[in-house]
Amino acid sequence: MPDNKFDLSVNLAGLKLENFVYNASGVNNEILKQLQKIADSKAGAVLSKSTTIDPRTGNENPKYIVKSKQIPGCTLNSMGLPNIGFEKSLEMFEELSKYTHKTIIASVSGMSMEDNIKMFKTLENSPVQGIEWNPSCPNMVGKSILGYDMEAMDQAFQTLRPLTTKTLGVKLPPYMDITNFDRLAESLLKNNIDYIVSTNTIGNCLLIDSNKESVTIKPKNGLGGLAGSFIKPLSLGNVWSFYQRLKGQVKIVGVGGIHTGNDAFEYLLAGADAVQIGTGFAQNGTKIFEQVETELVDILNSKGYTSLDQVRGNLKTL
Ligand code: RRO
Repeated sequence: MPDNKFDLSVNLAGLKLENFVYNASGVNNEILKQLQKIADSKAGAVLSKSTTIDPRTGNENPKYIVKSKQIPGCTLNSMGLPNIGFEKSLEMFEELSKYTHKTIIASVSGMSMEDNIKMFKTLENSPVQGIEWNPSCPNMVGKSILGYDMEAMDQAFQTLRPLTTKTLGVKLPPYMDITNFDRLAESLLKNNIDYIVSTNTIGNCLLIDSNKESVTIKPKNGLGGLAGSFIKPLSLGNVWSFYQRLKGQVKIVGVGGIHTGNDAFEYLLAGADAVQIGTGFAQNGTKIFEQVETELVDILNSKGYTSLDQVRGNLKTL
């Protein structure tokens, strides 16, 4: 905790987060050692890399630009869902639950609905407290992003929600059409989804090295998911749009371009119940969680607030 003792804990639809800030899936969270490091930090919970049934090595290297020369504060990735596979993930969650009292959340991204069903059912008897279902990876060669198909999302919610008693979140891609917010919000409310995570990376972006006259990553002829500072306005817009439609009944975790306490404060104003850090974590390691929390507490104290609830969603309009 920052020394000035502001209570940053959050109850995210039953998930106890020790802090408002925790890690985004996909960054330094593929193996037990990395998850233990997150548990040892000031992160509010521990979230895993998305798991598939079978282990995957992912796309060809180079596939991750952690510190972009072209656009500082951003990353570009086409990892292609590398992960240790579901069996090993289950063992890892068991080990992790012996190591930490922090809330453990499993990110799940089945290659098919059948795979998702299998993993959801099996996770019932695991020590994870939450599932973050990820239908928004932009980097699967030849596959579209399910999160943009509103009908398929509704059907998936109908299938998956009854399978788990765990707190269920869904990681969403960034939307740019207002009707997506309307339709998805209706579906989330109807299907009792507990929370959303908004947003995943912006798919199919291109970073060019003009000296070399070359793309910067190998998969998909250079196309990958953009994250970090440049996506903050888009992710904030998604959080704010969903906040106005979900009315607190479906909680919101904001993610995208959080490097400072002020960034986190903006997400709080836009209605975020909690936030995740991906790019900032990739670029700075676990110390980013404490740094952002300390800065956020300083802002809240200086403005005279005594709880997160006094700020959440209270963004003024003109
Ligand atoms: O592994 C990835 O390529 C990846 C995933 Br699963 C995701 O959800 N978002 C992303 O930017 N990369």
